[in-house]
Order: sequence, then C-alpha cells, then structure tokens
Amino acid sequence: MQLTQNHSVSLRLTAVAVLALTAGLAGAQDVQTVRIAHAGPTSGGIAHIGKDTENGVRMAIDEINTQGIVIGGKKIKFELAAEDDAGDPRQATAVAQKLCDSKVAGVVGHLQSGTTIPASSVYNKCDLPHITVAATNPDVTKRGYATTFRLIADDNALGAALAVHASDKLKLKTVAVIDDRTAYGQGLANVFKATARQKGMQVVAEEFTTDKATDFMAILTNIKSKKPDAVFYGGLDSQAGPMLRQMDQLGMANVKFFGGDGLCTEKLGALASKAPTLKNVTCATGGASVEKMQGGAAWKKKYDARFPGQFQIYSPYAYDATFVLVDAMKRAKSVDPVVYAPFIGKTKLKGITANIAFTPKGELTVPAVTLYAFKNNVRAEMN
Ligand code: ABU
Repeated sequence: MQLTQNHSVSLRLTAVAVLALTAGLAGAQDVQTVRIAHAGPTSGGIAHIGKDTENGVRMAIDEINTQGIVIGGKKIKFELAAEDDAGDPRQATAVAQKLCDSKVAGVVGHLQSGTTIPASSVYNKCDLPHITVAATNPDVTKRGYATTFRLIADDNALGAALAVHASDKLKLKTVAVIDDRTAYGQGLANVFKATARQKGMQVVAEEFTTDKATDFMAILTNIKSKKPDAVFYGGLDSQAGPMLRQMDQLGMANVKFFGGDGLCTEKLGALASKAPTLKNVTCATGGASVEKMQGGAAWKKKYDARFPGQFQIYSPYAYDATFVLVDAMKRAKSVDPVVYAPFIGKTKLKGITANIAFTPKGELTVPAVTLYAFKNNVRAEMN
C-alpha cells in the first residue's frame, strides 16, 4: 500500500515534470531566429566605414531584441549575419549569392556603388530585399528592382550641391577634377563637372587614379601647373587623405578641395596626417548630420559608448535600415522576404535619420544633403 502510494505520488510528480519540460520546450520552439545581414567592406582600405555601418545594424538588432517582437504569432529573435565584401564587386556578388542561399531575411548593404549594383541583381533574382545606406551612384535604383532601396541622397544631389557651393558661395572659377575610376568616383566627378560648367566654372585638368593608389605626386604636379582654384576628388577617404598630404608637400596650400561622402569621414583628418590642406576641404554627405537628426545626439551617445572612436558617417542610416526591414515584417505579419518585401515600399517610419518613406524606385522621398568643412582637423557641419 505504502509502495503503491509512493509510486502514485512519484508518477504524478513525473507527469508534472514532463508537462513542465514539454511546456518549456514548446516555449523554446516558439522563438524563431531570423537573420538580418550586413554586407560591406569590413576589411581593406575603407574597413572603418564598413565597420561603422555594421555597428549600426548590430545596435539596432540588439535593441529590437529587447522589444519582444512577435510576428505571425511567433516570438522572433533577430541575429546579425555579418559579411565582408572587401569592397570588391566579385566578392560582393559571391556574398549576395551566399546570403540568398542561406536564407537570411533581409540585407543592409552594400556600401559601395561598384559592389551594390552587381549585388542588387543577385538579390533581385532571389527576391531578397536589401537597403543600401551608402552607395550613391544613381544607377543603384535605376533598374527599378522591387528588392532595392536606398536611405540617402544620390550622387546627382551630392555633386550638384558641391559645384553650386564652389561657384556661388566661394566664387571659384577654375577646378581640376580627379576620380578613382569606380562607379562612385567617376559618376560623382561627372555630375560635379557638368554642374560646375553650367555655372561658368572652367575644368582646367582631368586626372584619374584608382581606389588602391597612395601616390598622387605625378597627377598633382600636373594639376599644380594649371593653377586651379580648386581640386575635386571623386573617391574615398583612403586616397583623399594621402592626396591632401601630398598637396601640402607640393605647396598647394591655398587650393580648395572638394569631395563627396566617400571621403567625408571622421577619419579623413588622421588619414591626411592633419595636413594644413584639411582646412581647404568641403565635402558632402547624403543626409542630415547626426547633430541635426531627431534624437541624433542621444543616439550618438549610445553609439560612442558601445563603439568608442568608430563613428564615421552612415551608422545611423544602417540602424534605421534595420528597423525599416523589421517594421515591414511586422506589417506583413511575416519574416518571409517574398511576403514582406512589398511592404518596405509602403514604409512610414519615424527613424533617427529622417521620417522614412520611399518613392516607387526605392529612393528616400526627401533626401537631405549636408556640407562639411574641417576645423582644427575635425569634421564639422557648415552653417
Ligand atoms: N557613397 C560613398 C561610398 C562609395 C560609393 O558609393 O561607392
């Protein structure tokens, strides 16, 4: 009898334990892991810009995971899939294919126009939405892929704003133009030249380099002989820094220097070894400065606390892009890219960077442009 009683109690306890265990397992199974990728150059000459955008995605995912997101009745835990495209178009298409095959839910990337344009075709074929927060060549959205979105202004806006500033504000008459022969550098330089000519400026020299070069003495010497008021460089900070240093060495101390977002980074001062020519720089980025963003100062404080010294340009945009993807999933009640991608185009989201909505081509409806100068070797928004 005693044995029977004990056995019965034991059976009841076992049943309770099994139920509790089953409930626990069911709870665990209810949490679905969904991967969002960042794809950009986290190695090579502009790894600092790639890391900055990756940090923005990481920060957003961690914050979203504290919100207990439920989509389609399932608890969702987001994970970052960090991919390095090394700034190389071929590696970028390989990364894009890998992300398609491994069924990530969405991509923030790529960073460069030369990598984003080929990668966007891969994403379009596998119906995987991606949002670039840095590639500015107009061709990125020209093909009208339903899977491609951009969160910043394009090179038409950047190049024109810089030329108008050079002509109307600084009253410059002559300019020498250098580009790095990339989709970004060449495209931006062409827009700058066209607008500068429309404004009556004369392009007195056109020179070319690459996005790997470090020695610009020969082309700068040629440019110096043409005595331009300004040099425009279509390219990245990894070349602009040494170029500014070499302009100083050649005594081009009073030649103004213009460039787009690819060189308008926090790191340009260090890359130029704080050369005095930094004071001649005017550069443009395709959005508001972080100081002018809604909640930007508080956001930057959080970013700096977590990633000290790593802020460059576009991490707030990468942060917002992650929220745009998740917001579309929530509205679509699905994490399936095929189901939720059409909802991205209908986004109405108050982000850190802007109130986000897209045109039918996937461009931001109201992109901003900000001009910067370098004061005491530090990047500062122009008034
Ligand atoms: N827009 C700056 C990053 C370089 C690029 O578009 O290729």
